[in-house]
Amino acid sequence: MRIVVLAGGIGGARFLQGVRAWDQNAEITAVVNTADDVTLHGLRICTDLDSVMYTLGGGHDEERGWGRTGETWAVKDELAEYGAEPTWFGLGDKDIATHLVRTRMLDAGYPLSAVTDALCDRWKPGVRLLPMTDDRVETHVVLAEELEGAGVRRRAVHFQEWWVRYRASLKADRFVQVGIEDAKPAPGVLEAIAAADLILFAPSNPVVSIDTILGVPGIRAGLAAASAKVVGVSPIIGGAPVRGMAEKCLPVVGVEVSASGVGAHYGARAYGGLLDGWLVDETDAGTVLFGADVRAVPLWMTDPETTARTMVSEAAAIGGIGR
Ligand code: GDP
Ligand code: FO1
Ligand code: CA
Repeated sequence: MRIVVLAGGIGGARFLQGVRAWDQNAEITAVVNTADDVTLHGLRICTDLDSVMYTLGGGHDEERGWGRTGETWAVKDELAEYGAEPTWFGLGDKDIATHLVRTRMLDAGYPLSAVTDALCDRWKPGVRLLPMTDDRVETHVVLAEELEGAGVRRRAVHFQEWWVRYRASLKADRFVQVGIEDAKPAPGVLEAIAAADLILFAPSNPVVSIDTILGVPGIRAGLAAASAKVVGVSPIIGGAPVRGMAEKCLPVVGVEVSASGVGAHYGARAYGGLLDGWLVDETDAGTVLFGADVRAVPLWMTDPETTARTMVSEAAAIGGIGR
């Protein structure tokens, strides 16, 4: 059984735990968003890859939602003493070790996919972790700042600055995936999609996680041509994201914050979109996506076994596969 999952950070990681629990013998490939990646203090930080790697490897701080368990902050405090900017992004001591290894390997010429493999030698996530691309792609947010009586000033900031420093509170005009036009899918991505028995979209942020993966030239066409069924899972329950601030991103691209809005955004494969199936929460029962098999099941990922039982098994049923 070969399962491919398109994933962002924490929503992707928790869903992958469920996929792994559903079939321990499956060959699971996670294609992970890398457009949140950022270089700070000279270190290359891949937040979504790390969320997935730490979560599946048992080293993720569940309460905080990012970074390592048992973290300490000596380096962050020392950097602040030097006034070394940025001070708004929390780099823990243990986490920094990951970024040091990654940055050294990237500087030595290894592609991100090879670096990720090397990091996974330690974490053994039990799934194959592939960055969506080895090329540098970064989401930037174009801000529309109203000047008193003087029109609108536009400036762009890195997604992390908008998300973490400003908690997505500044009015965003649009997102720009810098570098995406020239990006190529990382080695293995298109091959995994073509060979899959089932393709799943994790309940990740549709705009800054899933759409960026879909934006890498070749991936959308690969999905359209895949013989496997494509089943998505809604990150929106009852008009709000389960965790986090996805509701800040959807309106920027003109999508309603609802399971039906996100489903329509991905579109039914039968009508030129991507999805054969769409899982929504029970509270969103009645959601319609013409041309796709829409099913309502509990979508709260409380633990991997529940995710496996309620969500993954239903997606597999739509895909016509069993364990
Ligand atoms: P990030 O990169 O760390 O922001 O994580 P993702 O993009 O992978 O996922 C973020 C999304 O996960 C948010 O929009 C949440 O709504 C969604 N999410 C988090 N927990 C759950 C859950 O238990 N169930 C569902 N359906 N969605 C969830
Ligand atoms: N999120 C925060 O809200 N504050 C932080 O200081 C922060 C640091 C951080 C460091 C490493 C890492 O892998 C993730 C980190 N995150 C932090 C989470 C991250 O910025 C975002 O939630 C995701 O990139 C959105 O997908
Ligand atoms: Ca992310």
